[in-house]
Amino acid sequence: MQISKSLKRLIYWELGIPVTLLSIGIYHGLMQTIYRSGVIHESNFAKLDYYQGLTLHGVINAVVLTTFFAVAFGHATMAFYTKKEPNKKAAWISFWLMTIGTVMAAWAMLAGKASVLYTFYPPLKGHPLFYLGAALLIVGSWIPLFDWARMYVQWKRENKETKTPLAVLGTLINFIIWFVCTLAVAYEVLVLLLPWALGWKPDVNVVLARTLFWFFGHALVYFWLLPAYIMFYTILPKLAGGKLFSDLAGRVALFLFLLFSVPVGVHHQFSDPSITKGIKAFQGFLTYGVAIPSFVTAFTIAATLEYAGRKRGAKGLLGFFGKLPYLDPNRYLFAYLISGLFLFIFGGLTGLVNASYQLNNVVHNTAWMPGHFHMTVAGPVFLAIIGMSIYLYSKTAGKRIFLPKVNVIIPYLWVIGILIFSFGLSWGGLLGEPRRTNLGLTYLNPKHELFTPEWVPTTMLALFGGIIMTVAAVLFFVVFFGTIFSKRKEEPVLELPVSEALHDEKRIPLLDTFKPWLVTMAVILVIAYTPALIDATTNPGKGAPRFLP
Ligand code: HAS
Ligand code: CU
Repeated sequence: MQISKSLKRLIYWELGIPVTLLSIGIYHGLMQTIYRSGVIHESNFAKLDYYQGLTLHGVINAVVLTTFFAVAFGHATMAFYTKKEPNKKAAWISFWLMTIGTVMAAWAMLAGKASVLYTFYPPLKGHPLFYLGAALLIVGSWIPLFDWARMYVQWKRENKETKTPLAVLGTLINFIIWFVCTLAVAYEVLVLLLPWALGWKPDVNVVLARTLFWFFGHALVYFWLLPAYIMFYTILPKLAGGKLFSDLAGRVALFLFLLFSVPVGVHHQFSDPSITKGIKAFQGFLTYGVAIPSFVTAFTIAATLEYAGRKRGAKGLLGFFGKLPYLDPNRYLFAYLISGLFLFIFGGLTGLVNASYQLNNVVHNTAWMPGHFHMTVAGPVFLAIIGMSIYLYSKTAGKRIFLPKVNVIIPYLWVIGILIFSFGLSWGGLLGEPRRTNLGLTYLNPKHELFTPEWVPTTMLALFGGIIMTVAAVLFFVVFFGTIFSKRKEEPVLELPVSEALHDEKRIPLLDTFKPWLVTMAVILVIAYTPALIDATTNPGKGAPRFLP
């Protein structure tokens, strides 16, 4: 479909800014592996210290890139499926709030005044502009939801008996989860951290801050994931040459995410002594609940791929894997999406390990954790984001992909890099290698008394994987910016591949409405979080070791 110039420009900027910043994020990713492996013992290489680099890496890659992309992709899917354009004024206000917020936070981080990591746990204290910038980024990303809701209601009025398109449902659900979970972090930032950073309040309740952070922080990972899921359900089947095995499964999975994405944050706090064990058990249980929609997705997409492979002439039990268009430069998005799915098998399994209270005791705060989340957020999420960024850009600008054969190889190179990298980290984690630690200064410095030789092979593997990932990322930048700076060759259009469903399932009213789901979501949230917040408010130090002088 044709879209206005203003919407096109908005989408370009919302894709272009974070991808440009990504170069800083990727650079610091490589530096992490170098520091940790002990190849460099200095902690302030290039005038940036380890924690400053790690903060830039986490905030840019995991927060700025993902949020900008979710908004841009949301505008694209909502406009494409409802055939309506978002309100330009609201969309541009949202863009400017996000951009100004990002500039503020980036300044604080680059000036070395907010080396507090992407979780900004107190008592680490950042410059007030870091917190204010983060708040603006979030508030800016709220605005489109209200406008999309208007577009949806209008569309629904015109199409009463039509099922809400899966991509529209997914976008709305994702941003509802985002709105609800960010309320907690907005409170944390504006009421607890900012007054403390400005010196208006002498101290801060550390446990409450962490609890509010993880109320947000776990749902955040699904806010990253759902745009990728939307692509798996609505785009991948078509690219594979088949149909979506079950549209109903997709709807059920999305609504389950709405129910279970938020009330599980305490699984990041299994080791926090102030939170009592009952609520840890309950949220641990709900964590297994939130894995269900991913299992549903795994089976549905596997069946979808099987159908596509058989349609292309595959025989035998697993022959369909051999018949998929892995290296077709014209269907490069397939390569990005299938690579992400493959990594998510391992990302999901390691997540299930984390969710077990007993196993979590072994892996918490070890290198296992970045091993897990690079196979999730740097797996399906990152690959879907960069693949779709280049796709949306080239379509709406009417430009051809620069170096198409290189483009289709990038995701596989990334997979190889991540597998080696995450294997090193996971193995190291099981050997007690800590996360968030500049190992090169001590544990991996042969001259230091704490030198730990067991972590040499693990960190070397991570370094090797990190180098391959960096090569893949550099190739992506070449293809992305090469495409941007090439001449227009085609008619610019907003076009997304649309997958049909295999079975003609009827519209089920319960799966085509939000109200009952929102009420259930609120009830589960209140049950899961009231005791945790009471614990955090009333027992900030209960059970914690007291350090006496
Ligand atoms: Fe997680 C920590 C539990 C999913 C990200 N997680 C983190 C952190 C991050 C993160 C960033 O319970 C660190 C936070 C920090 O800085 O401290 N996580 C889970 C569980 C899941 C899970 C149960 N995590 C994610 C996703 C993330 C993400 C998704 C980002 C996008 N995670 C935890 C826990 C912790 C944690 C604890 C805290 C640990 C601690 O102690 O600090 C589940 O949602 C996973 C369910 C997924 C599956 C996999 C389904 C597989 C699919 C692929 C099928 C493939 C096909 C293709 C069909 C069950 C859908 C086949 C094709 C071929 C070619 C073979
Ligand atoms: Cu989590």
